[in-house]
Amino acid sequence: MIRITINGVPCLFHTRDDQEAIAKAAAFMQFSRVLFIDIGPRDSVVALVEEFIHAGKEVTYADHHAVDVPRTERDRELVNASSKLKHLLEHRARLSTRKEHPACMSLVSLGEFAGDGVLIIADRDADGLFGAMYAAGLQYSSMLEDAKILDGPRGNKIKDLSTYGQEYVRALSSIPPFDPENPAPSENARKEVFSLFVAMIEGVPAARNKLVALGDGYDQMVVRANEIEIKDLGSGYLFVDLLKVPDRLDMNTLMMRVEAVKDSKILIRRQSRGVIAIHHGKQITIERLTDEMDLRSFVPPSHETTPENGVISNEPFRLHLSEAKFQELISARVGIALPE
Ligand SMILES: [Mn+2]
Repeated sequence: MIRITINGVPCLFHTRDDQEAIAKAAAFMQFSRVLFIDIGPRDSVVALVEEFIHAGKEVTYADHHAVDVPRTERDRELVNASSKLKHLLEHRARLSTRKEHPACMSLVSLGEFAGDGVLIIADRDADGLFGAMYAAGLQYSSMLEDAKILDGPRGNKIKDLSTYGQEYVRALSSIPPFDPENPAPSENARKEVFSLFVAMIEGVPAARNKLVALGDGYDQMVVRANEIEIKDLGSGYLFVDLLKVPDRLDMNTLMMRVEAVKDSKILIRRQSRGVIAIHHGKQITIERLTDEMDLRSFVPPSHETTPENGVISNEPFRLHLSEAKFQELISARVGIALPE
């Protein structure tokens, strides 16, 4: 969990497993109103909302993850959690779709959650940050357009962002990859980027120079991403080998190249980082490039999904496997083999 202050308003940025940490932090804070923004409803968040209501707080929930037709298990949890929120919060549940509100800041008005006695809890990405800033009364001229681009599909063009938006993306490239076993380096770096960005918009002169300096490595990361060879394995499966890439590269640039390949459906990455790699030396991460597939369907329900067993399958759009599990669950079924 990341904690910063925006325009005097305390803001907590969380990942999906941070509900307990938020409840603990909030227990020591003085506030009477709380805003949740850009957090897709799930059971654990509803429990937190109930806790706040119980403690006499006025809760507003602004989010754009609503789905029209639930397809996956996660969708069903979201629909269920959303109806609980509507019941609990009535008109203060502002639950919308990405289509209606591509960025969450348009679900609140400028400064609606400014002043004393407010706590903001937001997703820890650009949409959550910009939504929290706007709610707390802080904005810049192209903020909404930037938020839409940054929260849109990967491969959206950085060149369409405002100067501030571009500086945000460049600085973000300095954050080390999130390691669930050791989250602190990544969390601290993200906190610094968020704080500097907010301070820059608040008009603190030194903040901008510091933020720009954090983005110094970005151009080199783009060059590296452009040098990676993308192999076509057939049937819409693409492969990149990141094992021999010693330094970090800009994933957005790589994804733009991958998505430009005609009829691409799935990207397979072989890498030395990640939770599976910790246990198995290497990791195969699979990302879908179209909305139709649910990658969890590759994993039989009987399969134990743990890093030790070499399978992590939480999301429909991403699947992490050991090389052995890739052989068993993908190669054998789809008839593709990874290059040596
Ligand atoms: Mn969002």
